[in-house]
Amino acid sequence: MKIFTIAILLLVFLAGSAHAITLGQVDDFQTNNGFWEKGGPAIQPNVVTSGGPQGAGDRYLNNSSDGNGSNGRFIIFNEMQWTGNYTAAGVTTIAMDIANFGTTALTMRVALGGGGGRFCTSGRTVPADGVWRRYEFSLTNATWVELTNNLPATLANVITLRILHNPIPAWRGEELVAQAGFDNITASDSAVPVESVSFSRVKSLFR
Ligand SMILES: [Ca+2]
Repeated sequence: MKIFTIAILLLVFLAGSAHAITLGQVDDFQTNNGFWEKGGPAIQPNVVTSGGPQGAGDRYLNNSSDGNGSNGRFIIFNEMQWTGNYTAAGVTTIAMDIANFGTTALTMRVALGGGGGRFCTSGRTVPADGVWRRYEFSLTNATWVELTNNLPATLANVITLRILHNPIPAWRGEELVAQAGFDNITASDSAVPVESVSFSRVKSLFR
């Protein structure tokens, strides 16, 4: 009975830790889709097996939207390993590589929803040239967009993390025809360099 109880407690601990945000965690899509999704009947984001920032064999997450209906808005979200207490983890910035494979420039943002309402970062313009670039999104000055306006409360209990295109700060993506790739989505402290990526880039210089 005692062993059973310990086993249950261990399972609960592992389940909790598996979903909690951790400083430095990276979604590189080499083994799975990182639980990124669009929900409902939309066409889900898919892993492309080559052509990420490091070229051949570098997998990335591809997302598209068609401008209307269930797949109209350009957005993906995560309710697994990107949930939790960002403040306790020391995560103040989300960094990622993005390549815009569409024909329209995108204004990409990160949005986060939780106990204190929904917030959206400032936007970064991603030109429609198919080139991988690194973008950083500061969470600490995110703009309030919906529900309760308490950013510290949301940062202490993030339930949903979103990556979306919208010319204005918003919880939903804008409807448009678009396609873009995402890779190396990283939980960062803006004061700390994104080591996995800089290391990869240094490595690539010597290939
Ligand atoms: Ca990758």
